[in-house]
Amino acid sequence: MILSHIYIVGRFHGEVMKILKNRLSKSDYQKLMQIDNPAVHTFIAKYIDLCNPKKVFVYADSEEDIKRTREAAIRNREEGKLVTEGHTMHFDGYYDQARDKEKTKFLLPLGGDLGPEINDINRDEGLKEIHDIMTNIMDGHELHIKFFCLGPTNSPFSIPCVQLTDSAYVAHSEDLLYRQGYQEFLRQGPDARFFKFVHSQGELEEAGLGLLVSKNIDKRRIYIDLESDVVYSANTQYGGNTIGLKKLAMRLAINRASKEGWLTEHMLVMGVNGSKNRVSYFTGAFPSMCGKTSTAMVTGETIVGDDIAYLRNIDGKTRAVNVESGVFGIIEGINPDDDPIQWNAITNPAEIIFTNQLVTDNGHNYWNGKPGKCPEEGANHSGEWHKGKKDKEGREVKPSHKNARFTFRMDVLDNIDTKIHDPNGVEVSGMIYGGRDSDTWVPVKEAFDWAHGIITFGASLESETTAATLGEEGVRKFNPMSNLDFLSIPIGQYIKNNLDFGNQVEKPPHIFAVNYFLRDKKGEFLNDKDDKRVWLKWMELRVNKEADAIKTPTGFIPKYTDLKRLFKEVRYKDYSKEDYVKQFTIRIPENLAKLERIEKIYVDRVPDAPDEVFKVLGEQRKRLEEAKEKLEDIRLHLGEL
Ligand code: SPV
Ligand code: MN
Repeated sequence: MILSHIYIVGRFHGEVMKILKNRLSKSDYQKLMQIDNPAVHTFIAKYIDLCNPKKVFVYADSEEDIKRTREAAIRNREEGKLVTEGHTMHFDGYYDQARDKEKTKFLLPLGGDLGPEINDINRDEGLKEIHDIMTNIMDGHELHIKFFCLGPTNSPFSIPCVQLTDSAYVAHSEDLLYRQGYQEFLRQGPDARFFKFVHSQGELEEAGLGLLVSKNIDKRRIYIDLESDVVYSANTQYGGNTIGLKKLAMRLAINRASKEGWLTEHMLVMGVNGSKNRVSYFTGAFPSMCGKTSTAMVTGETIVGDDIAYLRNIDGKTRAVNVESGVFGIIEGINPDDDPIQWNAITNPAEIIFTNQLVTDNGHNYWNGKPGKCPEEGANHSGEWHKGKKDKEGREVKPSHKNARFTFRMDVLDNIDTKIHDPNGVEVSGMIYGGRDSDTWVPVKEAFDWAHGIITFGASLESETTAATLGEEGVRKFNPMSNLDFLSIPIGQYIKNNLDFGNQVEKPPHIFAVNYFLRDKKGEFLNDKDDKRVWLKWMELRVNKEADAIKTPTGFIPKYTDLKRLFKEVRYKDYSKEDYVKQFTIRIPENLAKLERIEKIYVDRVPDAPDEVFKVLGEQRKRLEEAKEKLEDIRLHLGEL
């Protein structure tokens, strides 16, 4: 507060230096002064002054500093050691287990409007509220000041970031998930257009194992200021609300990308191996808990990233980087048969933070669906736990939360792609969109062209809700490009940016849609988890023009003969024609119903929808209606192949 006043009267430089000198050790002060960027100093001084921590430490990329954070997380009782070397458990409060969409808001100046789907609050009002909440919020805590880089360092994609947090768990997570960025700040100096994050877990209370969790959940707020590239997060610990560089930075990056003509996407990046050592790169957007990480880590292929990608037009080519360098993945159900790569990574000694799982008294962790017998008792995010425990609402408390996670550096994986840190990223040949869809889309299809893919796949994505956000599960929700939760620009503008991007590169990537969740009329899944390996190989052939396809009203689908061969090669399985027909018959009434829903959403809820959306959806409707007349023929046609 004091500083914003001083700001106005223009004497702030002296005041900034005074605060930093008073509150930092000599060596920390020196570390900051080596960064030739007064805006870094001002931001840090302002929030030291406001949040008023007991002590402050400035980190600068070194191994020793990274170790310091790791130790602080144990010392502060934010993480407890497990029996396997390097493994720790962190708990988030029982009611702090997912992204809080309701309390995540953009601070918008008077007259600002991001459309009806995006949560906002008046900027002055929001700033006042969050500054009030954050006044003295770090009382008794240590403030960790850390520098990171989004995207590879020293690259056209790099965005330096400064994180202020009183949570050593958040700082530790960021050490695992991101590239260190102090050197990047030194390199970019006054030119650094950096993102800023200030987080406090607020007052703490004891949970299971004596670990500490945020107490004042009613004062949980995540406020994003696009004007100054600052994100505020208070009274929460869950990673999606607190790890600044993850979904908080993503919102700032979407806004910046929109102004500069590149894309920030909720996408995996992976290499798919073809014949003769050929590797083709794909990006893939899936809503949370819909198979994004498991696709990125599929056996036989290589991973560049599993969650967030930046895409740029570099010399006419679509190039993508993984913004991160670690994984914050969902642990539920991970087992050695379905997920051998993830299983190996999380069951061997390495630096891994587990969250919100059961810990037994011999220091082992158990998650829902882990092979072996479920322990009878232990401690988890609900406190002491025993089989059959009920919560305040009378619901059974499972050993782990559905959104329980693991966090590790990607270098623990055996299938890491060699280009992960390439400053120019990888060249993208294909983009995949997928959601949780029980009854409409076929397991894999390819768009006719860029606009068809962006509009009828990406912008038409719906997904049945999961435990990654607070609220009811299993409800079909519109989620364009799986990015709706993170959009910081109006939806129509975002779709237009995607359409424009493809028109500006020499040869836009092929666009595909997948559906891992298709069921038959009895409600049985029509595919195995591992079938995605076959779909990826088919896409790899398509982008290299090595497979024909069947044209249907909703896109190109694979030919039976190609899938039969691929199932044999990849999964050593006989793929029956009967299965093919069940999986790939175009469900015309469901597709028409979906079109209707999507068109209505764009009419009612996206005031700035580009005309092209309606044009392309209209063409799709016409094709589907024509096919409806000849439904019998389509079934026969598929059956014959
Ligand atoms: C997601 O929910 O999409 C995640 C985890 O990747 S979170 O950090 O919560 O966003
Ligand atoms: Mn995600």
